[in-house]
Amino acid sequence: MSTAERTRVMGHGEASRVRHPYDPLSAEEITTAVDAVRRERPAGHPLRFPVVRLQPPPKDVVRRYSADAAGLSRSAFLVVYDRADAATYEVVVDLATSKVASWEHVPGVQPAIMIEEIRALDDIVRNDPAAVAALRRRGVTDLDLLQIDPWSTGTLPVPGVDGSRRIMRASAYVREFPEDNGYARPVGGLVFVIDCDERSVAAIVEGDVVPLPPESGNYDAASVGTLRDDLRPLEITQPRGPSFTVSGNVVEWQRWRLHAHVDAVEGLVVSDVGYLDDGRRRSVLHRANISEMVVPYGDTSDDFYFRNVFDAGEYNLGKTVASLALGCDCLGEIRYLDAVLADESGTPQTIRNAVCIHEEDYGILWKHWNFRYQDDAEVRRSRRLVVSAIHTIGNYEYGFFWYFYLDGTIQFEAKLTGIVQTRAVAPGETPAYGTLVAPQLDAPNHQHLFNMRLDVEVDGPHNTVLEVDAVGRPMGPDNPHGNAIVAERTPIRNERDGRRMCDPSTARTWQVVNPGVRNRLGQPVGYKLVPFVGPTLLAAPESDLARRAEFARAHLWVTRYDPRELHAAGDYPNQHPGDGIGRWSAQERDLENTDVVLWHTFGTSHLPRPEDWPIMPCDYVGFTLKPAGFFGRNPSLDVPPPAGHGGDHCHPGETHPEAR
Ligand SMILES: [Cu+2]
Repeated sequence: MSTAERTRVMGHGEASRVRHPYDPLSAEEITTAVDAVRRERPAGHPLRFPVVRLQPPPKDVVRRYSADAAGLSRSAFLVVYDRADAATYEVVVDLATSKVASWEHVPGVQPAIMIEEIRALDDIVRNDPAAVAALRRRGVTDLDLLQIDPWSTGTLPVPGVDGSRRIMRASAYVREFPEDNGYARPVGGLVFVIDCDERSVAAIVEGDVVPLPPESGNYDAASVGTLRDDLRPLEITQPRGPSFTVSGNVVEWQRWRLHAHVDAVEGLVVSDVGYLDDGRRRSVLHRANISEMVVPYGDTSDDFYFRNVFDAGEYNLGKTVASLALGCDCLGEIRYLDAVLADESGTPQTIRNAVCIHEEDYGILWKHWNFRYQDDAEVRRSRRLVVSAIHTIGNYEYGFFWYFYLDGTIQFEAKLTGIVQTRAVAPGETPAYGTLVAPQLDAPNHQHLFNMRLDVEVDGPHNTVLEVDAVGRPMGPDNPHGNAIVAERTPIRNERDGRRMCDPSTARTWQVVNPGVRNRLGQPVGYKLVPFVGPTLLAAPESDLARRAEFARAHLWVTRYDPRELHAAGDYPNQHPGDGIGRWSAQERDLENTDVVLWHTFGTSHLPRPEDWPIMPCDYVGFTLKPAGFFGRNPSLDVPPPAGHGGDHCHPGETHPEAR
């Protein structure tokens, strides 16, 4: 980065002013941390910086913080990879003194695949004569338009390749021009194994030659041709501005206050989420973020069986965050947060408009018409604050949307869009593990399984999780007509019982209560997780993947808080046989009336449709957190009636006569 660019970064939005203990590292802090690390190493050591992030302060510091975090001690946490030794280090730098505070070698791990390693793939393949010959056998001769995609390789062995090396697999796609959708023409029966440190092709796995699919798959307006012309303008106006304020990374809206930022690994993070109730700020969530996700493909062929990706730990999800565009990604009165993230050389890079903050009308909040006595119904409009970011990871887009509502509800929604992964099939072949989405083009079945780490803090850190089932009781003396419905509440007392599954037949939820704080009715205050009722991992339990993605084999895990336990598949899933939630749960820590963390796995088993091609309309998965006894009554009674035209109430004169 040039000096001029760096000055611009520093000047933008007072990036160096710390307002909240969880404010992400500024460009200046990133540079300080990276320089401190470099000073510790003799010149000539080719250090790479896969992760540079804030070393979070103790939670109590965040709990005590009031309005301005200036003067707080700040530290940076770095994952450093030394290519000369193929060694990984975790380093903490004290930013006040610019000194390394700790430096630890982490044996036997591989940091996430780096963006620079992905960018190098095209050239590595083009410069390898055997790879070029294999491509020629498949009719691929224009190497300028070759597209090579990375595939984290897991622990499935590659014959003839040393699995302790830093390797990945790679697949090829053919384009007709640079912007062409390469996924329309996957090169079948060909896999390259890449040595990332040597920048070489370590092995080539060749199967049968499969002809390239015949059709292009472009979706830009020019490629589509005639566009529909009957959509009239739909405009969102907020003439008096939005109802929220943004100060640094702190967002305040209605009774809510929260901190939002983009983490290099986890992507969009919301933290320090609290609700102002009668002048008293009550905590709900200490920190919430995608802790890991896995996308396993279900095709058994030689060029597909290994395809599964852990987008957080294997690809640094957060670094794939995109700049958002007003009027396209978000509509209305928008405020943005930039993200400042280090690239692998340790240079801070600013992603403009990475987080979008806006308000949306959300239909009816509540309504009742007392038809005996009232001319007009009492109705209130629902409105939500939206905090969102969109990540582009290879062929897919993942939009992460947090919604905060007037009635205390919090919702998370992942929007899945982009381009499905594809495989070439011979003319006339019907895929066994996928769907034909275009002639000779198979979109293999796969899953998207997200794990949301919910570091809850319901009115303070002393929480207990209850599994709540709505159950019909058998007939008997207490239930002579068989109509009884009860709420069965089962405390999850220990990590031994912390692995839970959804049950749609009992409308199962998990309620986080604070046993020491009661509402006006004497009930413990609580919030309940209304889970996404969806699949868990479909890979066979004895498979390599099931060990590596253990988090995805249950809908919920509950653990006791430990600051070192952040990522459900461990910190280094790349080429790792498996770590994370299963190992932590085996500690069998008690979970009652203590600081607990919920890990919710949710997602979809994607059986592609022809309608998903050439670009997939958004699919939606997610969950809600609803107050359940947190308030003593509906907290949104004080929302004023909607103002109609000219400020009047709902202009009832326009009610259709037949509606009465
Ligand atoms: Cu999909």
